[in-house]
Amino acid sequence: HPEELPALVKLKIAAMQASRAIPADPDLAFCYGILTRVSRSFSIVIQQLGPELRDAVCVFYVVLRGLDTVEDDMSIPIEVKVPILKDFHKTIYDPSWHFSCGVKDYKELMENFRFVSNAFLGLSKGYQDVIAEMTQRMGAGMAKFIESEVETVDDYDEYCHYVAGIVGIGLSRLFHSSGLEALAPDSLSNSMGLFLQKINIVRDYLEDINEIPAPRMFWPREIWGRYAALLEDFKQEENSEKAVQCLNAMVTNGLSHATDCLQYLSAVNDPSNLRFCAIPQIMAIASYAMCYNNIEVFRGVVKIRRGLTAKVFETRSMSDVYEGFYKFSSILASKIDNKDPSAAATQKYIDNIQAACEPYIF
Ligand code: RWZ
Repeated sequence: HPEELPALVKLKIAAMQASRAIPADPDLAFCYGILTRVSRSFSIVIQQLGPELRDAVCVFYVVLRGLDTVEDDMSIPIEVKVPILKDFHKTIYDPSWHFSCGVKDYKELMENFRFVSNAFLGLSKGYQDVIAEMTQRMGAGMAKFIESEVETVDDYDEYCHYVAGIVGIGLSRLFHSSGLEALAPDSLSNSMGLFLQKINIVRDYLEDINEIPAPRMFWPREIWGRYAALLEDFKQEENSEKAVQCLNAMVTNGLSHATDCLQYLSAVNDPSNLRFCAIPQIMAIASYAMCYNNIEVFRGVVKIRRGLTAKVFETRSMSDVYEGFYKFSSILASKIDNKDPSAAATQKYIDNIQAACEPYIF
């Protein structure tokens, strides 16, 4: 009987529920449990969101993780996979729907998808509509790229729009729907997704090329074809120079979105929404700086030190964002080799980032 509890105990319970306690609702508890197991960093930034957005963003994440698990499972025949991807926006309304695929935590997610559907059905109509529309657009885009390869830089931007730009657009719609934020322009929301997605694609070269039974590659031929006949050639030590030149061209392409990200972040109003948006972007620019000109991308995993991650998670304000972007862009700039074919383009993007930050630091 809650009315019998002392006032201090009630306050304590309210505080626990407001922070990061496991939700009482078993459907949401499942979603938060999956979120925590598949992405520690997203779990932290989602859980610090305000109560009006936290559950919707968590469910959005887990729904898209389901779509991603279907897309990623290379043992599903194309003729089975394509309709699942295209219909996913309808099946999320049906708690009796499930499809076993993926491995480990992802398999657990897919086999228990009824919890995700029930949590989705518990959200307000406004949030449901946004999540369903974004799931439809992402599923259709993924289906399109199941059969066609990423050849040109335009294909690369289009693929990244489907799997990440749409996440940015959907999050901006959820923010707006919550009443906490103005609606951001789609092109800036798209850039927020592309800036994150592109460094993941660059960093995952080795993991993706070693994929069994068949590698799935997202580096566009229009870029790598200038440095090698086959994308696999970059694994060999004798091709190190060309590999690093190609890597620098890929990093430079990703950096083109950074000033849009700063512009997007500067318009975010709510402090916890800013932390949610900014922390992944600062982690991304730190990764761009770490991967740039770094042959280790072709040898193993390039990881950010734990101490650095802890510092990025202390981001609170827009001045912390400018400081982070300035710092990591300076680290990247210090690694530019003027003999690199992309050097001038890389330097130009760095100059633009620093010009955007300069009025707010020192
Ligand atoms: C709703 C916060 C699982 C994220 C998207 C949804 C499905 C995976 C492609 C994430 C940062 C890496 C996570 C670029 C968005 N496609 N990659 C929220 C989700 C980058 C996040 C991950 C994408 C995504």
